[in-house]
Amino acid sequence: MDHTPPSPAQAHAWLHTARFLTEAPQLRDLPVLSVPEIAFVGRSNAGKSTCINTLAQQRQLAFASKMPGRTQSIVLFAVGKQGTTDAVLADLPGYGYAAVPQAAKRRWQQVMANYLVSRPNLRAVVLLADARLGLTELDEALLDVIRPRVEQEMPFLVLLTKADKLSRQEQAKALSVARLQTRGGDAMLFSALKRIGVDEVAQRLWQWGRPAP
Ligand SMILES: Nc1nc2c(ncn2[C@@H]2O[C@H](COP(=O)(O)OP(=O)(O)OP(=O)(O)O)[C@@H](O)[C@H]2O)c(=O)[nH]1
Ligand SMILES: [Mg+2]
Repeated sequence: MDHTPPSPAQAHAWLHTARFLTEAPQLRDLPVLSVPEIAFVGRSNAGKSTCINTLAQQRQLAFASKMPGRTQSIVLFAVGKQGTTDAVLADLPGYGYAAVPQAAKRRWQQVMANYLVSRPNLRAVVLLADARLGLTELDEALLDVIRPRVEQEMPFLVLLTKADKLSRQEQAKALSVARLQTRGGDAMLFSALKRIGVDEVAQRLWQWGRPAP
């Protein structure tokens, strides 16, 4: 792994190479990969797919939608120049969508927990939460699931999305609350619309995912 921060332009050029790799309903259906995988998780409608599209500078790479529950399986995108795969981004279905039947919810929580606990090449987790809602009980449950891996130094970043919907003051408050909730963990504001935090997140992904030259 290369620890020197790239320029935002370098990071964006790298992420722009993102292309669909595969999709799978369950952990066991995912291909075994050795490259670093960066997972995007969070409540339904938090903005995961939009975040991936923004980072890749591609409008329709991941399906983003006003209808919660749009992403229904684990979708992998390969990143790397000249057709090589340096890293993989994983778009996970959101949790917490009220209209999903109980059984489906439980099934999905299981798939998600399995993925987060046992995906061997999982390198980092980006947890997205609507800045207006902050981290909810479900997000805290997810933090508990990944805590053992975070304690073993797995990078983990909280993005407070749709920050464009908050005033400066509300943004600052949301950020300090999220930092407390993640026990001093890494949290930042993000907006696809106003491009808040986009450069920083791109640089972070590059550092996690790009192999040392
Ligand atoms: N204002 C604003 N809206 C956003 C932003 N990011 C996403 N949205 C909107 O939020 C809604 C949900 O976005 P998605 O990216 O589909 O959310 P998701 O987390 O992938 O949702 P699921 O696939 O259901 O889990 C869409 O209507 C987006 O346009 C943002 O930065 N600002
Ligand atoms: Mg989605």
